[in-house]
Parts: sequence; C-alpha cells; structure tokens
Amino acid sequence: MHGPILILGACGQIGTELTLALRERFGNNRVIASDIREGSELLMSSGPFELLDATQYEAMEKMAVKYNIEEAYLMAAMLSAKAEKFPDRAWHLNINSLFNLLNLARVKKVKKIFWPSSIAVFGPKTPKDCTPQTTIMDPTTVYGISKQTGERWCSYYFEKHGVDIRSLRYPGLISWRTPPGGGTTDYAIDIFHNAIRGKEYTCFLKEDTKLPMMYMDDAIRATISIMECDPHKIRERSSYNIAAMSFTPTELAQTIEGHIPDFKIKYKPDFRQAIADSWPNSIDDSMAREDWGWQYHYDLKKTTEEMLVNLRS
Ligand code: AKB
Repeated sequence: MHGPILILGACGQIGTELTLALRERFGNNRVIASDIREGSELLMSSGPFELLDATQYEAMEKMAVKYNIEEAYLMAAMLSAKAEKFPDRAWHLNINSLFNLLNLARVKKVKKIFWPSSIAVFGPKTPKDCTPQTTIMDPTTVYGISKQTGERWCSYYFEKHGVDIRSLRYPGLISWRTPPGGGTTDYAIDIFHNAIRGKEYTCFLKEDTKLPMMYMDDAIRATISIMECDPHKIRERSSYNIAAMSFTPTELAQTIEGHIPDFKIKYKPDFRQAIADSWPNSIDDSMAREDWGWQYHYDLKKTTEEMLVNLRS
C-alpha cells in the first residue's frame, strides 16, 4: 500500500487536479491537501485538508510527522506575470518553500519529493525551436530565475545528500477545473471562457507568439509517472523537458472557430509579451521519452474539444 502523500499548494491550478488524481489512485485519506487558503468544494470535501504555509519549515515538518508522510509534491508558486510585479514575494515563496522541502527530505522526514520547474528557465539566447534538455539558460524573468536556481538546488541536494527529487519543466498548462493565476500562458485558458460565453476575447499576446503548451491531464500523468519511475532510470535530477503541442493565439482561435464559428479575437499585447518572447517556441523532450517513457496524448484539436465540452457542462 502507498504511504501518505502531502500536497503543498493543493488549491491552485495544478495542485487541485493533482490532489484529485492522486486521491482517485491511492484513496482519499492517503492524500493530504494543504495550502494557505481553502480550495474548491470538491477538493475540500474529498479528503483531508490542512492550512499550511510552505515557506514555514517547522509547520511543514510538523505536518510530515503528523501524517507520517512518505512523499510530497510542492505545487505552491508565484507564476511569471505576477512575479514581475512582486519580485521579493516571488523569490521568497518560490525558493524558500523548495528549500524547506529539500531540507525535510535531507533529514529523511519524507522519502521522495516532486517540484515543478518550467519552460521559463530558458531565455533569449536559448535555441527557440526544439529547445534541448541541456542548453543555454539565461532567464530574464523573476520567475524564470527562481526556477533555474531551484533546478540547481535540486541537483545539488541529490548529489550531496541523496535526496530523491523528481522534477518536470512544465509548459503552459491548459485546464478547465481550476482557474490559473498570474501566468503568461493563461491566455490559452481565458480564451475558452470567453468563447463559450459568446464574448470577443482580447489577447494580451501578439497573434504569432508561439509557445509550448500541454493539456492538464497529460501534465498530471507525466507528474505521477516520473514519481513512480524506478530511481535508477532517472538520469536528470535538475528537471526534465516535457512537451505536447506548440501553437500561436491565432492557431488556437482558428481551432475554436471550428466549433464556435462566430468567435472573435483581437490583440492588445501588454508587458507579458516580453516574457513570452524570451521563452522557447517548442521543446525537445526526447530524454523524458527515453528515460521514463513519456508520451503526450492531447494535441491542439483534442485539447480544444475537451475544454469546450467540459466548460459547457
Ligand atoms: C507561466 O505562464 O508563468 C506558467 C509557466 C509557463 O510556467 N504557466
């Protein structure tokens, strides 16, 4: 039987879906959700919940001991657009929460940990197309700098302290259950909410801005799959590139128009354009495929269908 699992930042976009998926897989009571605020009705009613600030080491340690936690997922983070507005808060949250979890694993209070990185670790000098696993990384955003630093710490704790850390560089994630907040790729979700309400959408990125994206079900499957992988197969202890699809706002709008012919979009780029321009167009995930069998299931067409069906119901 699987030991108890702790989710830190369980009420956010990824945390909510991950908690629900793990509860379905291992049983509701084996997955302890925690966050600094309460989450959706479904999350709160489906299993244990604890108020917990991931930047507080003692509180995290107390929780690990209370539930005899075996593995923990740290999903609390401030995303790219918001982090540009609050650099100090972003650094504090993104780095100290990771440090706490790494230290908790170092003293063996948890056995295995997951921490998400992002395509934001790359920057303007990184090759844009089919960005390799190992390449130039010169992030120009607060969020990207925190993720790149985090990756180095993950690798360090694995090498020096034998911490069993697993990590993925998520692209923009598209989901319908929980709203995103503060990201640059959020347009790819907002657009669906406007489309189903028959509203014109004003996109904050330029029409030809191509970014790597993934449907949430694929991201959750990738996360669970790397956590279940035999440790000897994991060659990369900083973070793995993973990929599914890449598209521009125009391509997404055209796919939506295939279902909602009178859907309208206009473009009014803001400060998020500079963030998007510094990120890759597409990602080479061959190492994840080779090491632990990663393969996406959802392309743009299938993602669009799923988003429209679920948001309508
Ligand atoms: C963001 O837009 O900040 C995130 C990310 C790509 O990590 N979705």
